Amino acid sequence: MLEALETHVTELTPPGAGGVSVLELRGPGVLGLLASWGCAQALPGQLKFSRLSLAGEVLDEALVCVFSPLHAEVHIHGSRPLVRRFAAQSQRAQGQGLRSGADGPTRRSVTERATLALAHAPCELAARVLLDQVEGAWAGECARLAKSSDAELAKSLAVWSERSARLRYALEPARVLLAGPVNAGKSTLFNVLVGEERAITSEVEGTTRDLICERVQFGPWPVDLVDSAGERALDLGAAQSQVEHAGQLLARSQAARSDWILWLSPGSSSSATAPGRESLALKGPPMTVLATCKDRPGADPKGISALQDPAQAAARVSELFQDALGLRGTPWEARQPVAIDEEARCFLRKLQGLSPDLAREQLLQ
Ligand SMILES: Nc1nc2c(ncn2[C@@H]2O[C@H](COP(=O)(O)OP(=O)(O)O)[C@@H](O)[C@H]2O)c(=O)[nH]1
Ligand SMILES: [Mg+2]
Repeated sequence: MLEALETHVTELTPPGAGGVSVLELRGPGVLGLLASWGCAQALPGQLKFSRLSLAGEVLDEALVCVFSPLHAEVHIHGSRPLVRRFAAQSQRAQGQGLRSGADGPTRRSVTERATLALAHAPCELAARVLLDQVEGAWAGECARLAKSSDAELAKSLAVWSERSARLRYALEPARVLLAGPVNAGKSTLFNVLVGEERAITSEVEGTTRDLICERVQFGPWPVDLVDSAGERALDLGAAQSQVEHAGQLLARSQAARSDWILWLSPGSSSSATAPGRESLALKGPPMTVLATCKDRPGADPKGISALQDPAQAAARVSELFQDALGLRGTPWEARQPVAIDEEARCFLRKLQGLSPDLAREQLLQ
């Protein structure tokens, strides 16, 4: 009920620069907010050309459509600073900020949120999943499930959850950390996976210090890949070592934020016990150890060589990633319901905790 008393400003157009940004105003303060923007005479049922101003300063020419005293749309030019100015003003007037349609207020249905998210799909797989939901996969299956038996309800919810957990990695790219000792070939592999010379590679130990992040694709899955400083014991008396140590700390701090750590070892994978590996492993995400530089004498022949055989190295890493996160197999089946964001996943979890009767009731809402 509290929500109904508030006035919300939602950006309906996808966030980003564009010709026009459409702001939706909903709630009892709509006409007051429009008046504070210099559009006092807006009446329900009218489409009005208006010069919008804030604190006496004319900011933009806009089209204002008032549907009712509780609902209006303002079409302003799609400049981000301009949208932010109106957002900041609505924050002051209403005690809350602009809502992005893509972030999605709670009341929005999955179909509507999928429509808004489609413009920002991080990969083709995500676009297919979102398009299915736009075309009613979620809404239709909710309606069907609301009439199903107890057994079918429980089974379907379990299947939806499993599918949604997997496809989350299509909609929200996994973060993958390349870690390991210095000179393990991390930056060389990073460049191979990114497809360009993005990071400096060198036989000089401790070359990489900052974190370097790029969006890549492992099979159908989008991934935010992070290259990091390598591990080695340092004499912290020297200024150079302190800088390198700061890089090592940055790398370790990334572990907890990552979904998967690929620990590269220039020796054999079985004897990859370099300092730092255990502490990274303790941070939580699954870790896979992979031997590198297999072309070197005495190296593990089951490893990779990003330098000599980049295609094999990229294919191997992609396979290991999908194995580690359980993403092997057909990633997508057409027209299946998927919880596309945290809000929808929350809803699924809630349904699974309810009695079948209550769950069916919720599915109808
Ligand atoms: N022989 C061989 N050398 C490699 C391979 N990968 C990287 N290197 C070399 O090893 C050195 C360290 O590589 P780099 O990627 O900078 O290692 P990092 O410190 O782990 O980032 C560079 O001279 C690379 O050219 C490989 O697969 N085989
Ligand atoms: Mg490096």
